[in-house]
Amino acid sequence: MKTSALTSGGAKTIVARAPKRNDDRVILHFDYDCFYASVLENANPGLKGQPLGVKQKSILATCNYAARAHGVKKLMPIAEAHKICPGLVVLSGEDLTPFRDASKRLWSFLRSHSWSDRAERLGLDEVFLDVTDVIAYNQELLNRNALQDSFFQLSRHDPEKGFSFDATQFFGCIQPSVDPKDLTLLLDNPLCVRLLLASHLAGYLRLKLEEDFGYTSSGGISTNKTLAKLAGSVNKPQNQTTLLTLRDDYVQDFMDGHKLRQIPGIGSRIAQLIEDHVLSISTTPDSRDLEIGTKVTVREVRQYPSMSPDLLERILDRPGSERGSGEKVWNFLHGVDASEVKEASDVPTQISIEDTYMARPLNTPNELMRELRAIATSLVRRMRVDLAVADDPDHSSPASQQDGQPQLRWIAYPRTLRLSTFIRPKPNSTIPENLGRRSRSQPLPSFVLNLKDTSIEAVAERLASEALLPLFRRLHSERQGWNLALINVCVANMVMVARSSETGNGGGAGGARDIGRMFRTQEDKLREWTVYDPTPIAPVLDSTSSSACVTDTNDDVMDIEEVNKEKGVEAVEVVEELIETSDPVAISLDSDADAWEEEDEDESQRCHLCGHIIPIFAILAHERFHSVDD
Ligand code: DGT
Ligand code: MG
Repeated sequence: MKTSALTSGGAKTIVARAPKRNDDRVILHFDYDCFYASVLENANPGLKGQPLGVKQKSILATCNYAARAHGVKKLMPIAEAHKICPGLVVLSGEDLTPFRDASKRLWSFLRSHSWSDRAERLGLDEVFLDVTDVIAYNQELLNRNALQDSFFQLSRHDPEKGFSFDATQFFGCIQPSVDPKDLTLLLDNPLCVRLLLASHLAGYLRLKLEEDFGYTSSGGISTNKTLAKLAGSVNKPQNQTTLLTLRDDYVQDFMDGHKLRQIPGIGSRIAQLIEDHVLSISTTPDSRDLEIGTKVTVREVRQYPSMSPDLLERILDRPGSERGSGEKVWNFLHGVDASEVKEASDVPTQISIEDTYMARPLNTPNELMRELRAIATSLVRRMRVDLAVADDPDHSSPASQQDGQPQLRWIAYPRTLRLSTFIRPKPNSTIPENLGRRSRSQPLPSFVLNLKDTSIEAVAERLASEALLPLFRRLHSERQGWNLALINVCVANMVMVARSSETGNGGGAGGARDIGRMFRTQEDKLREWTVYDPTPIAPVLDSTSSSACVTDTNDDVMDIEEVNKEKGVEAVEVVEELIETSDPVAISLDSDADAWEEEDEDESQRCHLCGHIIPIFAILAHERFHSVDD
C-alpha cells in the first residue's frame, strides 16, 4: 500500500494515498422521473396534471410530482395518501408489463446513441450510457472560432444527423458551480470540453425522451458510473448535473458530502461494518437499526486515523467476504470506479417471477398449487416473450405457423430453475430476517423448451407439478402450515442459441436440436443446492398493517438483466456455492464487473428512515422521498 506522511501539530500521521482516477471515459446516467406514474399518465393523457398514485397491494409504489406537491410520498399506504390528498387518482401498478415495455422502448432509444453499444439498464428506470467515442469525435469537430454555433454530430456517417448547440456553456447544472468567467479558462482543458459536449448530448437525449416518448428524466454526466449516478441525483426531477472531474478536490469534496450508504456499490452490511468501526460501536447484523450507513459521511471514514485499503480490508474481513473489498471501498470513497457500462444485450440473463402473501400467508397444499401454477404460467409466458422470436418473421411459410400464430424459436434458453420461499417472520422474532429465505435449484426440465404443439398453460401445469412442487417439498418437509410470505421462481444461466445458419445445421430447427442435445447431457452435470441467501429479497412490509406490497424487484431484475447481464447461471451457481459455505450474513462486495449487477439482482436494504425493505435500485429515490419531507 502506498502511504505518505503528513505532519499535523508536530505529530506524524501516516495516510494512505488516494487512488488515481481515470477520466478517459464519458458516462451519462438517466433516471426517469416518477417512472410508473409517467407510464400510466402517458397511457391516459387525461390524467396529466392531476395528482396520481400507482398502487401495488396496499401502498403506492410511486406517485407523480403533482401528488408529491400535496405531500404524498412513494411507499405511502393508500389510505394515508387519500387523507393527505383527497383528489388523488390511484391506478393499479400490479401488472408490470407496461412499465417493462416502456423501459425497453426508452432504453432502445438511448442505446442507439452509444456507438460502442454500451448501454446498461439499472432497474426499469435508470440507464448508463458510455458515450466516450461519440464525444471524442465531436471534440475533434469543434470549431473554436464559432463555439456558439456548434453542431453535435450523432452519426459518423451522416454529418446532418445531430443538433445545434452553444459550446460556450454547459447544458444544465454543473458541480461544483464555477464562475462563468473561469469557465472560459476551463474550456482550454480537453476534459472540460468533453464534459461540456456530454452535457449537451445528455440534454438533447433528455429532451427527446420528453418530446418523442413523453418521459421527463434526471441526468448525471461524469467520467465513471458512480460519479455519473451520484451527479444525477443532485438536481431532480427534470434536470441534469455535470460533475466536473477537473480537479481531485472537486471530486473529493463531492464524494465527502455523501453519507456512506449513499455510495452505490457500498451495501448495507459493508456500511454497517465500517460505520461500527469508525464510531467504535458494535451493532448486530440485520438488526432493525434504521440508521445503517447514515451516521458517518465519506469524509469521516476517509479521515479516520490510519484509514487505508488495508484497514478497510481488515474491517470487512468476515467469513465469506471477498478479498480485495478494502481496496474497492477505498476506491469508491474517492470516486474511483473502473466498472464498465455493460454492452447492451437483448437477452436477459435471468427471468424471475414472484408474489407475496403477507396479508394472508400461504399455508395449504391447494393454495400452494394454485400459486405455483400462476407463477409458472407467468414465467413460461415471459420466457416466450423475452427469449423466443418468430422463426419466420414474415410468417410466410405455413410450416412456420401454428394455429395462425407464428412458430417460435429460442434465441436463448435458461439452464437452471430456482425456487425460493420466504417464511413470514414471527412478531418480535429475533431470528435475522434473511434466514427466512430458502432457495433450491435444479436443471430446467427440457419440456419447458418445447415450443411445438404445447400451450403455455400445459407447460406451466407440468412445470408446477413435476418440478416446482418437488423442489418445494425439499425446502419444506411439513405437509402444510408453512406460513409463507413469498414465493419466487427464477430461471437463469442463459445459453445463447446459435442460428442454424451459424451452426451449419441447415433448417430452422437447428437451434432446437442444439437445445435437445444440451438437455440430454446437462442434467447429470448440474446439481442442487440449498442455500440461505445472505441478501434476500424480502417482502416489503406495510408498516401500518400486516398486509404487504409486492416489491417488484424480481420482475425488475428480469428486465435489468434482460439488458445488462450476460453471465447467466454460471454466476448464479458460483454465488450459490459461495453462500452455501459461508456465514449467512457474509458480506459480498460487488466486483468491478458486477458492481451494478449485484444491486439489481438480489440485494435489498432496509430504509434507514422508515424501515421498509427496498430493492437497491429504488433506495435512492425512496430516501429522497424522506428528504423532501424534511
Ligand atoms: P423519481 O425517480 O424519484 O422521480 O421517482 P420514481 O418513481 O421513478 O422512483 P425510482 O426511480 O426510485 O423507481 C422507479 C420505479 O420503480 C418507480 O416508479 C416505482 C418502482 N419502485 C421504486 N421503489 C419501489 C418500491 O420500494 N416498491 C415498489 N413496489 N416499487 C418501487
Ligand atoms: Mg426514477
